[in-house]
This record gives sequence, structure tokens and C-alpha cells, in this order.
Amino acid sequence: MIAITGLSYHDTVGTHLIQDVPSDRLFESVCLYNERVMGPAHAVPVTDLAVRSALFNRTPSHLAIPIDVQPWTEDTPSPKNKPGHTSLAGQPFTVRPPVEQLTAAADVLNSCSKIAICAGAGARGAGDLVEQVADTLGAPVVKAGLGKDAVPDDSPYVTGGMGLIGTRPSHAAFEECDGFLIIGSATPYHEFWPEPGQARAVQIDINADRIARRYPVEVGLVGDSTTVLRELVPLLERHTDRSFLERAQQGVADYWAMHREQAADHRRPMRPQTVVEALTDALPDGAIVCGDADTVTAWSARLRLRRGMQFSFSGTLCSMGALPYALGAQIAHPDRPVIAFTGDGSLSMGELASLAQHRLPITVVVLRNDSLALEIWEQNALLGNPQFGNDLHPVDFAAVAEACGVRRIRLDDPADAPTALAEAIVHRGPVVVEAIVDPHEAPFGESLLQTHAQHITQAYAAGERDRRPMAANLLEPRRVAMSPAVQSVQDDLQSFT
Ligand SMILES: Cc1ncc(C[n+]2csc(CCOP(=O)(O)OP(=O)(O)O)c2C)c(N)n1
Ligand SMILES: [Mg+2]
Repeated sequence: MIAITGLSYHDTVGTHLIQDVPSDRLFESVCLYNERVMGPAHAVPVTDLAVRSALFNRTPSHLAIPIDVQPWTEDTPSPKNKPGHTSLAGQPFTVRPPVEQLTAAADVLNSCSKIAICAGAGARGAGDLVEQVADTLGAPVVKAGLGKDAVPDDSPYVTGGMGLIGTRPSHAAFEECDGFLIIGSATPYHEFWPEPGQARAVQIDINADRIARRYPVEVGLVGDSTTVLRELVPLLERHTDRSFLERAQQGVADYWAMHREQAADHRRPMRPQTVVEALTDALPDGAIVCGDADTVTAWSARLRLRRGMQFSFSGTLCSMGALPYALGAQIAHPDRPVIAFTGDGSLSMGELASLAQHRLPITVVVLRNDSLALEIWEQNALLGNPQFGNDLHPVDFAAVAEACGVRRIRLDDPADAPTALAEAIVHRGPVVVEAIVDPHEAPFGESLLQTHAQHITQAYAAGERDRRPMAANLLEPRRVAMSPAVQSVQDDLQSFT
């Protein structure tokens, strides 16, 4: 991605005149390549370098152009700025780790009996090889948020997501494993990974400085995951004891049974799980799903994507906004179905009119709970505080959509979920499905850590306004059975219902 922004006049920057915001400094921590354009001659090399950095470092770039520089056409290049000295020519990385490192990595993995794999964004495009490794090692594959589309959710090796948005079988695999293979992940949820020292570990990453950033691995293999896995696979020995994988598979079956049961519970307001199941069933082949940074992060992690589908969201920055992602995706892939799965707070930040203006046939599924719900769970579970300041003024998104010239479908009866979503997806223009959901549904009931559970009871004891429905939700029997953390505070929670 290349962000191009303006700056105030080249000779007034920094003089506190109107809109004097140094946009290059604003972008400093999110763009690796980030420059002010000083004139037309300067624009040529910095544009080349911005594009190259975005492609080869896989990070956003930013160019800020002062307003009066923008129309300049005349410029005299300086002696050092030889015309044509930069270009966009470049080779994708084909780094191959040395044979000794590959052998050392294989030795580590061959010596372990219970290996868990964590696949992140760096595993995208290498899914078949990841499954081959999982098969050889009898290893469950846990997916970090941005690795969701690296391996399809119907793969027999996949246990689902991890971290606060993860599944119980993913965490169980990390708790038990004695071997750990990290493929292209620098997830910020590493506290859910095996304890340091618990597992002998190997990490594959294209960036050398990510090796051992989150886990003290024994061997780091620097290179593109496809290239490295191709070299590693023939060195791995088949693990004949499949019990670790089979236990994970049983956990996966239990997890999805619980999820389907939650989804089939047709209480009102609707449980978000109902939307997730119906959307999973409605997803067409080749769909691109754009998730959000709110409770929808947890719900979209539970969508089951098939082979050939793509998924993304603001992973590490966690900036709210599914629709901006969808706009980009639909423009880049006009022939593919694009779905924006969004929160209502997030959708209130705008962009619906752009859908109509560009006539993009995006399906927007908004979970309307009239609340910044994730903040409630974070204030409770991360901080131990009662919720504060998260109510949203109720917005009739269906009416807003209509006012913007976008088709509207209001979904408040859980029984209508399958038909509403199927209808939305086949619609040939932009459409908003407004799903009215329960704000008290726990987005990470099964994935809470002990400390989170204690914080929750602390927040409830301190007078959390909605503790009664929230405690009742956490105490759902199947959820309790699956979550050691909820079990540990079960009696306290009971006292709040
Ligand atoms: C741009 C931005 N602003 C603020 C936040 C902090 N934040 C994280 S989740 C959240 C609430 C999101 O509410 P909503 O989109 O309604 O989804 P819900 O959690 O209710 O499903 C906020 C304010 C953020 N991640 N990104
Ligand atoms: Mg909300």
C-alpha cells in the first residue's frame, strides 16, 4: 500500500498555520518508507523506492507532498539525481537457508513427540506445504489472526485461531506440546504460545529480525515459507504416533459442536454465532472476507473458510474498519465476491456512501449491538474495571444504507439468518445486512486466561452494570466445560447471576 497525503505549503510547514500537520511524522510508526516530496525531480526516485519498499518489505509506504509542490512541473535535478538511476526492477526473495540449518531444524522436530504448528501471515501461499508438514509430524495447525487464510478451516489439521480470539483446542495444543514450529508469525498473542523452555522450537520467517522475537527458538530458518518448507519436508520423519493430533481433532469437533449449538439457540437479540454460522454457509467460492478490529475479530475468526478464500483485517495495529479493506479488495478484484464483516461502531466511521458511489457489489454484514462491545470485555477482563463509556447512540444502519443508495436487509430473527445472508450474497449490487445481536455475548469466553477470569469477577464485584447477563452468558455449561479459566471463577460468577 502506498499512502499519498498532502502537506501545507513548502515554505510554511512548521509555522503553525491552518492544517499544519506533519503527516510524515504522523505515519512514522506505521510506514517503513515515509518521505516528503520536495519537487518533481525528487518525486521520481522516492516513488520508485516507495513502491519497492511496499513490494519487497511488505509494509506500507507513505509520500507527503506539500500543496504548492503538487502542480510543479519544472524542476532541475541535482547532480546526484541522475535521471533513470532507480527503477522498479527487482527480484522476489528466494533466500534459502544453508543445509546445516535445515538439518538442525529437522533434527529438533524429529526429536519431539507432540508438535504444534503456528501459521501466521507468512504462511500464506504455502498452505499445501504446511498441511504436508502437519501430516508428516502428526501436528495440529493453529492459525494466528492474519494466517487465517493460509490453511483452509476445513483442513483436518486446523484447530482454528489462537489468542483471545482463539479456540480451546488451539490453546490445548500449545499447553501440551513439546515441539513448536512457527511459520511466518510474530503474533502479539504470544502469551498463549507454549511457555518458554517448554517446547523445542523452530521458526521460519522471511525477516531475520523476527526470529526468536517472541519465542526462544533453537533454530531459525530465514526465507520465504514456501521455499523453506519445500527444503524441510524431505528431511522430516513421519510420526507414527498420531495421538496428539487425534486429541486436537476431538477438541476441534467438541468446539464446533458447542459453536453450532450456540448458533442454533434462537434467542433474541440474536447471538453473533448465529450470523457466523449462516455466513459460513453462505460464503461463495473465492470469497474475500474483510474482518474488523472489535468483537467481530473474534466472530470472524470463527468463520470457516474453504480453500481459495481470502481473509484480512487490521491485525497488529487493530484499527477498526472492515469496509475500507473491502473497498480496496473489491477494486483490486472486481470479479470476486467481497464481504465486509463489521462492527456498528466501526461502520459509523463512514464509507457507506463510497460503496454506492463506486457501485461496488460488496456485501456488508454489520453486527449491531449499539455498543463498543469489545471495549466492555477489555475493560472487564484486561483491566478489572466495570465498563465505562461504551454505549453507542442507536443508529438505524438499514435506513442509513438506503439513504446512501445501498440495498438494506434487516436481520433480527435468528431463523432468517440463512436466507438473509444467502440473499445478500447473490445480490448484484452493494448491500448492507444489519444483524441485531446480543451485546452481552462473550467474544472470548472459551479463550480467557486465568488472570482475565479473575479480572472479570473483580469488575463484576466493583458493580459492572451488565454483570447479570454477562455472567449468565459465561456460565453456559458447554463453555464452562471447555474453559479452565471460567471453571476457576464459576462460583463467583454464579453469585452475580
Ligand atoms: C480506529 C480505532 N479507534 C478505536 C479503537 C479501539 N477500539 C477497539 S474495539 C472498539 C469498539 C468497537 O466497537 P464496534 O465496531 O461497535 O464492534 P463491537 O466490539 O461492538 O462488536 C474500539 C473503540 C480501534 N481499535 N481502532
Ligand atoms: Mg458494536
